[in-house]
Amino acid sequence: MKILSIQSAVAYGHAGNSAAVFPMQRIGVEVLPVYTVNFSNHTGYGAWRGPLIPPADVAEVIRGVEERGAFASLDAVLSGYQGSEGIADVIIDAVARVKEANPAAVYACDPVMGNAKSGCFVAPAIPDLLREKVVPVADVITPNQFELGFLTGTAPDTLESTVAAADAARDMGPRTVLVTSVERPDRPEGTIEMMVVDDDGAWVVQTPHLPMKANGSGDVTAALFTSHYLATRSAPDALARTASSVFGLLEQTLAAGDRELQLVQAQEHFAHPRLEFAVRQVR
Ligand code: PXL
Repeated sequence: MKILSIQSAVAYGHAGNSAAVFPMQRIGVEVLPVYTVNFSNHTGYGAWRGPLIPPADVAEVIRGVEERGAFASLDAVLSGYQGSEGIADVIIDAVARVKEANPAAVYACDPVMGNAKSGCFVAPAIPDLLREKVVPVADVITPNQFELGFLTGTAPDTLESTVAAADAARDMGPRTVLVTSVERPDRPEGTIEMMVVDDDGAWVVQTPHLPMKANGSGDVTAALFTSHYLATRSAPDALARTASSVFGLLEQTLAAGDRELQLVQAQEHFAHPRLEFAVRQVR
């Protein structure tokens, strides 16, 4: 399995490719990381240093990868947080050229905008860009419940309305929608859910909701789900593995009392997820 992953680099801690690459490698994926920013740390600290990489430079790196003849053997392109507006066109162009070289290649887009607690934390133009231009050319998207609401102009909260919103997103183009941070009002206290909807059905997995904020956990989630989904072509199987790995990572991070994901320390959770959470089919 080979994935071209277009995301941030941070030196300190884990976000973007600096969160996504290692878990994919640990489960056997050959990753081709392309960087969109070169920051000291993720923006969750409120202060950081280092440049946004100009879109033309990102495009150059991708062009060079293409010139190595690598596109025909790519299984997927994965993108996440977009630090600046110009990156969207570079991603869209890369996806088109990869698909030309390998029509079976998949584009997995994590439409990062923000979350229910913090609101929108990307540049003001990004959400519309994602909805109008990027999501329509994606095969797999991995929004959280808040982002799914923005993409579809709805306010999903129950399981039913979240499935309906995922279907509305599927009508925009993607065949597969993973919804993270599903917080329905009638959930058992102290729980949180993830849902996946594809052509074969809809499935939910429930985990304990740990009292923490962990930048980069969405990037790990999107990377693992994409990898497992491509490997197995089974949404419930990929969901079970992803939920277990991410919960294990978060639990270990909470226990360590560190602000940053314990990505390396928790690697066994990627390689051998405990699969302790049952996946329930809801459609
Ligand atoms: O987790 C998404 C992400 C990616 N890249 C950078 C970030 C964040 C979130 O904080 O700061 C630079």
